[in-house]
Amino acid sequence: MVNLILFGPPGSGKGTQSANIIQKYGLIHLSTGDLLRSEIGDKTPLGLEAKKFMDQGLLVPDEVVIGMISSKLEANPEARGFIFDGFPRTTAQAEALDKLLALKKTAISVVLSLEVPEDELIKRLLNRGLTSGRSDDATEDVVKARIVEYHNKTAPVADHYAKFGKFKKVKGDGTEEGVFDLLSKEMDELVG
Ligand code: B4P
Repeated sequence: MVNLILFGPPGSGKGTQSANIIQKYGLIHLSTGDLLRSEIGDKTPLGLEAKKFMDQGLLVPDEVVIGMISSKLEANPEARGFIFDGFPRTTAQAEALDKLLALKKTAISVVLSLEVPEDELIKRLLNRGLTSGRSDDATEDVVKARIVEYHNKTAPVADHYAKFGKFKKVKGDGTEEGVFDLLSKEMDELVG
């Protein structure tokens, strides 16, 4: 079983490259951003609560996203592997994920981290905001708040997996195809 975390700051291309990876390698895609946006679209109590945080560029509380991932893992007992996109985003989420996978007698295989300079991240997110309708892409203030959250709360997740020798950086500021080639090389090593 291959379990990949696609890691990186907001706008680094996690969602974009996850779509390419699932198509080629047949893993199940678990994106907490997509799951939260679907709850918001359905106006569920969870979605309405999450929206308050997302609109400000803040992370949604750990227990909410951990609960969502736990149900998705249970709902897919036959999976060949998972790609975690945008999760874990805090050390507490990483520890919870490790425990959930251990219950399934598996573990994270590798964390691939998309490295993109900050000015490029801001450019990409504001550009997406022109058409996405996403409130968290709409203004430079909110985009910058997301990057601050990333540095304060998400960056330490890298150390958590580096301790186990599972953290690898990938250059994320080329073309979409170029970045996918680099990720494919890493994936091919894993799947053999
Ligand atoms: P997410 O939905 O995870 O999204 P993201 O970080 O904005 O973007 P991603 O890295 O996937 O970038 P993408 O491919 O779309 O998070 C949204 C919010 O949800 C968070 O801020 C938080 O509030 C909440 N949330 C989610 N998970 C959470 C968790 N675990 N805990 C707490 N809160 C959580 O690419 C961005 C843009 O760049 C696109 O327009 C794309 O077309 C473009 N692009 C991609 N690759 C490119 C390339 N190579 N060159 C040029 N442009 C490129």
